[in-house]
Amino acid sequence: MPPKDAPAELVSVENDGAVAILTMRHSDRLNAISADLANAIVHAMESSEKHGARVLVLRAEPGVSTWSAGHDISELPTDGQDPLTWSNSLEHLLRRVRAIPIPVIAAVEGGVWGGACDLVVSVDLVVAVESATFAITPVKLGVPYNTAGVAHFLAAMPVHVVKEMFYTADPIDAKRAHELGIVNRLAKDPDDLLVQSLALAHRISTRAPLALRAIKAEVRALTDASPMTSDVFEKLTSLRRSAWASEDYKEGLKAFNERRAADFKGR
Ligand code: YXS
Repeated sequence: MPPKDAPAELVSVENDGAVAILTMRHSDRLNAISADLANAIVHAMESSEKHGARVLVLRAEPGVSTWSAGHDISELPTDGQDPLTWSNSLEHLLRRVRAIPIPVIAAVEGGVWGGACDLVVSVDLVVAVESATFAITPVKLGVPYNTAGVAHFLAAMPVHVVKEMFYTADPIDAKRAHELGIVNRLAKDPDDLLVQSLALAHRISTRAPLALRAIKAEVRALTDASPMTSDVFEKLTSLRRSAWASEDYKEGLKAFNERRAADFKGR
């Protein structure tokens, strides 16, 4: 992978009427979501909204084999800290995608991995090329996914599919994701992907923005609302801490860097 000197522009913005098209342009690093890329996406979204965009389309460069490789693994902590804290840049991006008062459409082709899959289930609508795939992979690295992130998946798909995806870390394809309601529209190829994404975006952009803003906020409030007692929260935190402080977590990162399957011992 090329050196980490961030290219001039990590995310480009093109305006098409009331629709802003945000393109992740870090494909030489498989759009691995580094803090720089996460912050660039947030900045592009928020400035587009401030300048009057009514709908955002988030995509990778056409023709990529990987839409995003997920959290930049080289930025995961190795000092015994929680890898997915509230202040984590990818977590901040997910909160901003869910909070921004205009719809965000993910236009997906290629593979979507790890935290990028959480990004896709966190946007408002998904258009995907039939050959796209989606995988949530913390158990491949020994990462104890965060509770808010698991809640995002539970809000987007049946619980047995959430368990299958998290427990196996295997990708599901866009056709199955469409049958499950995770993907709203299927596209034939990258050209059709943009055509369909823009058609959906422009249709929505003609609707009443204030009503739409209220409805987006209502959906978020109702899907996020999962009451949890404090002792349950503390139990989950201790389970997560025992995973992120484990030898397995170190082994997961080491195995990835050594290009081999991890040998997890459960400690
Ligand atoms: O060897 P070089 O230097 O060229 O670098 C390789 C990979 O190390 C690098 N790379 C990444 N670097 C940082 N973060 C990543 N997520 C990442 N993924 C890949 O990119 C260079 C090319 O990778 P290579 O040779 O494997 O490319 P490929 O085309 O054969 O395969 C593409 C992938 C995406 C299928 C493969 O790279 C892969 O499986 N990557 C890991 C996907 C993944 O598990 N992502 C989850 C990241 S952790 C995360 O999102 C959350 C914390 S969690 O774990 O909770 O989900």
